[in-house]
Amino acid sequence: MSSIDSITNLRDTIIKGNRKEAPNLARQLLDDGMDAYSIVTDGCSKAMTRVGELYQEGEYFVPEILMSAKAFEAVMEILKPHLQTGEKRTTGTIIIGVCEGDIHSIGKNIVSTMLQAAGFKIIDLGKDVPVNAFIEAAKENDADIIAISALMTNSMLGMKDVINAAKSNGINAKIIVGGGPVSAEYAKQIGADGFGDDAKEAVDVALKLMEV
Ligand code: B12
Repeated sequence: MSSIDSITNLRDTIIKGNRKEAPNLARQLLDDGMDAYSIVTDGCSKAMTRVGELYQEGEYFVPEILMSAKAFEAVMEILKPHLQTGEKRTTGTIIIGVCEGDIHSIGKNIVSTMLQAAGFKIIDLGKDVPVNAFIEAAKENDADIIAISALMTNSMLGMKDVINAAKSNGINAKIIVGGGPVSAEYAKQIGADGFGDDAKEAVDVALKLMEV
């Protein structure tokens, strides 16, 4: 099977929510020499984006989404150690989390893994994170960057609260934002230092902010 067929196969398996088979296919792709980063971007991310479309089209409901999410997570467990190998550069400390009231964590987890693979020290606060928790963690860890994810139009309003609280607490960390409804325009409007449309852009923007 060519690597294009294999990655398509992995995508389909995640979309179908087959959590037993998906990690085997990921392992096979690694054995065939595909790099873990490409498996995440071409396999996992695209599969979950398709799952999102199926949900919007009314084909999938919450149970199907959760099965795909489980298959996706099982694949990430296989890939994680391979994303973290290679030359390790300590580029800075990043606090990452999903806005309060929002439990969508798949995209945040991909971003978190990719930032870690790029050499950042990651403090992952998880999902449904109150404003204060971002601020406290940034203070305690002398963070360079706070990365905030949101998947809902109402929860993304909380990003501005984190930015305001960071300012009033004298926190110098740069703030980057992303997630489904978040745009570059919105990021600018709320005074964020950076925005990324996907995990690759998240890494690019974080590395760029560390240069300044
Ligand atoms: C999976 C999913 C769920 C799962 C979440 C499982 C989990 N563990 O995360 C479950 C089933 C639990 C769920 C629940 C709900 N969901 Co939902 N869900 C989705 C779905 C289908 C896919 C999201 C996803 O994982 N995408 C794949 C990942 C890879 O993409 P991503 O998150 O966008 O992340 C990428 C980029 O955005 C970027 N990125 C992400 N974060 C960050 C951060 C930074 C700093 C940067 C730089 C970049 C970045 O990089 C990521 C990787 O490339 C979307 C539909 C969609 N098309 O998005 C709806 C969706 C987000 N859900 C929605 C809703 C309404 C809900 C519920 C309220 C449903 C309900 N009635 O109960 C609840 C929410 C409960 C809550 N309080 O949060 C709506 C939101 C509508 C809105 N505009 O507000 C959507 C858009 C569906 C819809 N069209 O109605 N959901």
